[in-house]
Amino acid sequence: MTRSIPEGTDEEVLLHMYTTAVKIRKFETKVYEVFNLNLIPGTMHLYRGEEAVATGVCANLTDDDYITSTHRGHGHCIAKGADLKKMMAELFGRRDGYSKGRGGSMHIADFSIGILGANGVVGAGIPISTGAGLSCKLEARFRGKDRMNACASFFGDGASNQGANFHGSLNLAAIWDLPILFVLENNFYAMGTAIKRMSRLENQAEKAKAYGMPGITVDGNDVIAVYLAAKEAINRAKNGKGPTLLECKTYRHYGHSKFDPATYRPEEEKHDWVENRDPIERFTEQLLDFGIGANQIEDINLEVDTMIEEAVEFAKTSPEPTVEHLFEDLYAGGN
Ligand SMILES: Cc1ncc(C[n+]2csc(CCOP(=O)(O)OP(=O)(O)O)c2C)c(N)n1
Ligand SMILES: [Mg+2]
Repeated sequence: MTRSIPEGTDEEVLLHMYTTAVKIRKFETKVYEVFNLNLIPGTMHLYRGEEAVATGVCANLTDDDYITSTHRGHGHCIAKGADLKKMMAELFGRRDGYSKGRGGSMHIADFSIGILGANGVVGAGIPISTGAGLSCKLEARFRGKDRMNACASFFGDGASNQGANFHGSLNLAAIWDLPILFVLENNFYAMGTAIKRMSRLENQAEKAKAYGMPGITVDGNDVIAVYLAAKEAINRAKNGKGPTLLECKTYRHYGHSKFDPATYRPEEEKHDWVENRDPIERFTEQLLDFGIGANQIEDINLEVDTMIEEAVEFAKTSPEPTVEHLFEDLYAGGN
């Protein structure tokens, strides 16, 4: 017997989100593979396992809305519509990459679709989102618009213990009713430090009380739960009702960075999250239960496989930057 599609979603949005989640999964899995072939310089922090968070949140945003991202930013960018070829070329350190091959994984931004940048400094994206939220509010006021654009601010559980960036930003956003969704990605670890050693709170969303904004905790491996919670919060934000702190509980499949074997995580814990709570497997089951996707799922997977292969080919054949290119784009403004 099929279950009915949850209120607030529809077949189109569910299939769009399935495609996004699969794109992130396959991109990260491929990147892991090519990194191990020594095709990618530097390091990187992979998002595999956390796909439901970026997918569910960004499905509620338009190109005129903003996101700020983190060191673990590939999934956020893909969900907001970034070009996979330019992303892959950046990881490969090539001229056709988002930062012309000079930045790598933590330097991916695309202002044309509201991606205000990944960020290697933990917590540093949060105040940027507060500024973006203020700009949305001022823009709406000066243009006489009833509904504002919004900003989704992604950051980790570790970042939420960072004093100045987190506290200052959430407090200002609350008193000025800024249109921001603060998305706390709780993957239970900050590098090798378990959350129990960083915080006495069971739910990090309780931090919202200190700022007088709603704090919500959801299963961050459930695309639909994230989508619906984000939808309500973003609607409130766009209608001038202020920010929300949304905590999504999730788990990274790989180590903190490419150099971390993550032996500090208990095997049973890892097994449970990876084998029993995989966000994409769960979403696939949900779709089939709703009676949708049976004819599309395989095609979507094949199409995404092709996109990823094309992105790798594009990256491999793009030229490398030369020493002269080092001095380009050093200063903003002017012409
Ligand atoms: C200001 C600052 N302090 C420390 C670091 C080193 N560092 C990089 S990632 C990280 C942990 C971040 O944990 P969390 O916010 O939970 O994000 P996650 O990696 O789990 O996604 C740390 C301490 C840094 N990059 N910037
Ligand atoms: Mg974390």
